[in-house]
Amino acid sequence: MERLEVLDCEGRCDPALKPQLRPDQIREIYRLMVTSRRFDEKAFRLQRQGRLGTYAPISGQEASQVAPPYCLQKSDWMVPTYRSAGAYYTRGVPFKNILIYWGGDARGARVAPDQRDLFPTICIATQIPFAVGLAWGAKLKAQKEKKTSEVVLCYFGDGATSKADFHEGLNFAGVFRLPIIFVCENNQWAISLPRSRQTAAPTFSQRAFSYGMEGIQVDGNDVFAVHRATQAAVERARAGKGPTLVECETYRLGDHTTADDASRYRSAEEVARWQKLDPIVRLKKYMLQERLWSEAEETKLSSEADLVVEAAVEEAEAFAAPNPVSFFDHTFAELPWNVLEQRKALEEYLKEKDSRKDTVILDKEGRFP
Ligand SMILES: Cc1ncc(C[n+]2csc(CCOP(=O)(O)OP(=O)(O)O)c2C)c(N)n1
Ligand SMILES: [Mg+2]
Repeated sequence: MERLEVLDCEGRCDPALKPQLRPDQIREIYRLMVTSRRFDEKAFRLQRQGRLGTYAPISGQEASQVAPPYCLQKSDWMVPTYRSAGAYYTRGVPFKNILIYWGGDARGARVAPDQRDLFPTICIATQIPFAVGLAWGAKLKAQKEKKTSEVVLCYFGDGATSKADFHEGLNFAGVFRLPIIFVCENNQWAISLPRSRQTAAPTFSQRAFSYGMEGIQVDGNDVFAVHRATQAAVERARAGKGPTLVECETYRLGDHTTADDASRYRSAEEVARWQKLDPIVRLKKYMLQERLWSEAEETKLSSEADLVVEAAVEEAEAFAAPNPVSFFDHTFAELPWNVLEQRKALEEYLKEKDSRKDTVILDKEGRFP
């Protein structure tokens, strides 16, 4: 199975594989990675302070979060998971939205009408068939209009590959030669389940062959390798040459979510080993060696990242709280009678509560007091 590495841990680049990126593009990728990490750290602290419901950290995965969407055009589609803050940010979705969403308000997932990014999906792998449907639509539309196709970038984790949606989606995409790039962020863990429990195969990428598509494994902490593989896959998809599975071998440095404690199932030595492969440190070393970057620029970027993140927190916290009744809005097209009763009860309770001006909504047993 082909494995691609371009940049080593000392920031040295294989000259034959040097990226086709301009210096300003490399700096932009670095800015996106650093700002995403800063946001990640802030979001975690906000949850600990009781200012955010929960959050799924991306620290350690910035290369596979930033490089794939960086290869897209605005008219292309991105189908993320719940661990996608850096990917969303690269697509231009403000951090404010991400905070509102994780604050428990679905309006945060509503992006601008011309923004072709789907909601975060909490149900593992269910986004894969949706992404394949989008790609099928894009292909039919391109054929009808005799145009080059839009492409779809579909993310999922190592754990998602054990689900039927993965098989159904990739099989369909292979058969119909759809313009889609599957990016598997293999971060070694599916909550507490290690990668070794997901497949007996040595790589996830080799599954591509059984679906009749291109497959490649890349060092997922090497932003140039991720970029090179995804760029080639995007070009193939756009040229009508079908789908690609890109496995990014990376690592989740933090907990699964703020509701997890990763130290209960993995060793400090393992985390330390991966910390040495930090994708941000590696790119910075390269940029310093190539004289694309200086410590003065680093200091400037650091304060800019803080400003971006703090502004997002301020905006998200100033956003009006959702009406609790909206809780019932998005699951059923028509509410069943028993759920309708619950909705009515909540509406009545809220009306009464408003006149009493108290704040408790549910008691300890989960009933309206
Ligand atoms: C259908 C479904 N089953 C189980 C879960 C519980 N669950 C949440 S995250 C997760 C692990 C997913 O691991 P992976 O696909 O590797 O993604 P990662 O969290 O590592 O990014 C599981 C099993 C879920 N959300 N949806
Ligand atoms: Mg995983």
